[in-house]
Amino acid sequence: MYVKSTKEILDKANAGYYGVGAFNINDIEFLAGIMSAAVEKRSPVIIQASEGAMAYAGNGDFRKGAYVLTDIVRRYADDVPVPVALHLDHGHDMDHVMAAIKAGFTSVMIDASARPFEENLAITSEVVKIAHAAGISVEAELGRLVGVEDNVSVAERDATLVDPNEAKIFVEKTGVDFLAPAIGTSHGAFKFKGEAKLDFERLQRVKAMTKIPLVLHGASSVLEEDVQKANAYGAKIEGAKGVPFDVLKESIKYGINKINTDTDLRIAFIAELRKALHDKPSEIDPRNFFKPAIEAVKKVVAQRMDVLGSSGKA
Ligand code: PH4
Ligand code: ZN
Repeated sequence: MYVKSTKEILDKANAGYYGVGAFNINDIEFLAGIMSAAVEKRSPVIIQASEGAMAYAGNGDFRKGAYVLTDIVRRYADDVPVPVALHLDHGHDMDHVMAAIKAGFTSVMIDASARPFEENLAITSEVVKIAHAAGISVEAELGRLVGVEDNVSVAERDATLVDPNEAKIFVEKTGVDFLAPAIGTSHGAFKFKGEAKLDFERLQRVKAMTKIPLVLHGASSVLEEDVQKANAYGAKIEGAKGVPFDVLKESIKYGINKINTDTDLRIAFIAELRKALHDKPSEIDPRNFFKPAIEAVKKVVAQRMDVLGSSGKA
């Protein structure tokens, strides 16, 4: 089952108050693990690929990569009983956005969040016009994802988060389908210095004023067990901290429907890969290293589908 629009999946999640995982891929390995989990959990799933993933999949040619990714996702989604969407994650550049639309992605993100509000609004409006004419939906972002490495004061940090009044104007004027409001998360394995704290008050105001499906970027939980396994086999991931499951559930209660997850899959894959390389020194067939790593990705995704509430919703 290959859905034509990511919107179908997310509008249903919005109406049913649950979250759907959007999992990043660059290749067949992650896709295989994600799809196995979606089928086992009878869960809708969003596969997403960044500009970097497009270039990687196309061996340096992002346009070719867009077609490669569409082809493999369609092929994997063809004979499964769950809805699957393919989304462009963090499209910064118009050429990449156009390549994804042409290749058959079911939605695109235009990320002009680093630009002034009016510019973000104008660029997003332009993409919405083009994407909607092609029958696909659009995600945009307001505010910036602030990492713990950004040594900023509370006032400065607040200034980087979404402004709910701007969100209302932005959604009305652009006609965007999904919005990623910055509420305190960041990409990667080091999200918080102390306790994981998101601005739920701000999130609730954005939801009340826009009512559309909202997206949480930087939503990985950074699972302790996988970090420890990776470190036990030579990795050096110290002081990593993600968004705990109960915080994810709370964010869904307040209006988040798309939960972006990449780091958790990367850590699980790398931990298992390191272990397999250590355990089988005489093995030279890469498939025998990748297979357990794919299983590790499947396990993480399946667990998240239960946590987000999308299991059984296909
Ligand atoms: N993303 C993933 C971005 C991946 O350029 P790239 O392929 O490295 O980009 O958009 C997320 O929001 C993932 O958040 P996470 O790091 O918490 O998993
Ligand atoms: Zn992101």
